[in-house]
Amino acid sequence: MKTVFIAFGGNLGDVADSFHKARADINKLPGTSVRSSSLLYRTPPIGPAGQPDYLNAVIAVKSALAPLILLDALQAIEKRYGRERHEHWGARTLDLDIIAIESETISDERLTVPHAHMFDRQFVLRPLCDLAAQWQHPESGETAAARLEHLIAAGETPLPEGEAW
Ligand code: A4P
Ligand code: MG
Repeated sequence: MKTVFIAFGGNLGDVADSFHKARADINKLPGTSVRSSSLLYRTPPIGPAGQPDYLNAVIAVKSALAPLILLDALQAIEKRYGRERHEHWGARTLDLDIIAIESETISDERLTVPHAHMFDRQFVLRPLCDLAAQWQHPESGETAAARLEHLIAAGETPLPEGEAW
């Protein structure tokens, strides 16, 4: 069993409802249980302009599934709640990304772990810090908390407070 951090994002439709359903579905996957959830954050869109704000959160699960099997399962859940892929970084109903699996690194054509952009994004780091502020990036050794502080010190506006969901 490994601890896996999964990021939730979405900005179309009833996103909070999709998040609740997706979290329950993840908890039902074989050999997998949801252990904790970050707060839920409303975040400004990164990527193409003119999209609505996103909701973002991160959950921690324990899973015995192989990483690519877990990815398949998460993509099936995205589809179930209406995920359609249009524009790169464009609006979406539900995006489920594998952020990290303990201190593992994976470079597969379908799966990069830790997620390639996670350390540049407050909408991942802020909720990750609710769960594992001291998680260290396996390549740089930097913690999630230090990286978040770094982005804010570099001039980014901190996200507003989150709420339970
Ligand atoms: N893939 C590789 N590594 C992973 C991983 N660790 N987890 C592959 C999940 N998937 C991974 O993803 C494309 C392919 O990435 C998958 O088929 C998988 O094999 P996708 O979800 O189909 O496409 P995408 O989401 O459009 O691209 P990408 O690069 O994953 O976008 P991101 O990084 O997910 O960004 N702004 C705010 N405020 N909040 C957001 O949540 N999200 C995005 C999307 C843009 N702006 C945002 C937000
Ligand atoms: Mg994605």
